[in-house]
Amino acid sequence: MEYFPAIPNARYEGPDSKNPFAFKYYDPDEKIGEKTAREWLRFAVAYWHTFTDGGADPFGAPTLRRPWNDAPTAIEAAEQRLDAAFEFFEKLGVEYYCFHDHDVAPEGETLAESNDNLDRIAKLALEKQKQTGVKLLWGTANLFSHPRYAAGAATNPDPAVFARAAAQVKKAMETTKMLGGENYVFWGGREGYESILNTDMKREQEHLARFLELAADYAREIGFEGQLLIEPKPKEPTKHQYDFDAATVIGFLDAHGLADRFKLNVEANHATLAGHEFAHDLAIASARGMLGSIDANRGDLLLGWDTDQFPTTLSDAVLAMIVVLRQGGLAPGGLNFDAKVRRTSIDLDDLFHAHIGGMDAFALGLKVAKRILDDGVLDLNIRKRYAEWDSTLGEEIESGKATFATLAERALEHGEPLRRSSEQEKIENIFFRYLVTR
Ligand code: XUL
Ligand code: CO
Repeated sequence: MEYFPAIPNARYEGPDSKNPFAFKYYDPDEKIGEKTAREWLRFAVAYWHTFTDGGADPFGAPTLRRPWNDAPTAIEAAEQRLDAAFEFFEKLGVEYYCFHDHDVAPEGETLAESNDNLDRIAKLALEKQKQTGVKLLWGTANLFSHPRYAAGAATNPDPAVFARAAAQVKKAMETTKMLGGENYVFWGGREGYESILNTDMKREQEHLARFLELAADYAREIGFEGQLLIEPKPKEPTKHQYDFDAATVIGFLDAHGLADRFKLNVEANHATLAGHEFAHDLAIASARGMLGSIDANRGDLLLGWDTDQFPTTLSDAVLAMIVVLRQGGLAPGGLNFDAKVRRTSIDLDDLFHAHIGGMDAFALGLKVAKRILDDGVLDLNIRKRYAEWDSTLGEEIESGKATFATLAERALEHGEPLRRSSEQEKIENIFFRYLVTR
């Protein structure tokens, strides 16, 4: 059965096109520097939001009726969902998708039944991947929806839950490998706590580190060559999440000797919930060589939760792509739209509009970022601002020759340091001009 018969394949028609099903800025084959737009952007669709989710919220029932989810049994619905998903990927012209184990296959009565369900769907998914050429960017395990995980998975007070979570990740990782997944993601769904009164935080964090270490060991054992990624988030569902932001995760990995085994999957709306700009968390991860992949979306700055909207803010996309370009790309990571249509956007067409808008925003963001970097305007400002670090004094400090005693002598000789403008407004105006001129 065809789920989107009336919708044409999305194609690049250029900025003057009025066709809502066409890309205005995303031309996959356009060369941007040494790579094509497709190679820089590596777009992925998030299975959970686009195919599984029905739009329920804490106040209301699902609003999004998806024909593929109507079936006599959950496993039949999962099969239909897979058909719909691959039809969608092909029509959209996207190269990658991402999933949690239970988005693609329903959880059974027992672990063995859940594993069988996943095997059955994964086998079909592999066929679909071969037929269409669509690939798996990453897989992950849902360790937060089932009631057993209410108090966390790896950080649960009960080791039986830890073991169950390990079994689930083991299976999800094997499945990701079987499907040629290029990454595997760990988002600490409920790895956090609500009250310090009943929480042994030190022990919980040690358990989380042990879990990650075991997972990385298992990945090596089975020959999974994909990148292992941790996705930071500060809060929601728990009040305090251990993987608060990029800096916290990097510190945690360092503290537990795991920094060479994991990179980060940075999500825009998670960064803003942590009180950061999206680009801040990207830059923190990139500075350590640990920016592995991106969950592209946006929040609503008036709301304190993860609204997971499709990203359409050009300045954010440009700043993000500046970080990506500077580090030479994201591969084997990509840009996954961890985003959902609003629960009032009930038509199937809305799924296309949402993704086309997000893809266009990042494609234009890429082009603008490339022009800014090629013109060297940021580098020029930064070079000027840090120029004194190229002096003898700067060299002494950076090379480790200086001590507090020699620095105190230098400071006495030097007198009051000169004060220089950061020229922030000037550089913001230059940035603005790049946003509005094509
Ligand atoms: C939740 C979230 C997850 C992860 C994968 O906020 O972003 O969907 O991306 O578990
Ligand atoms: Co995410």
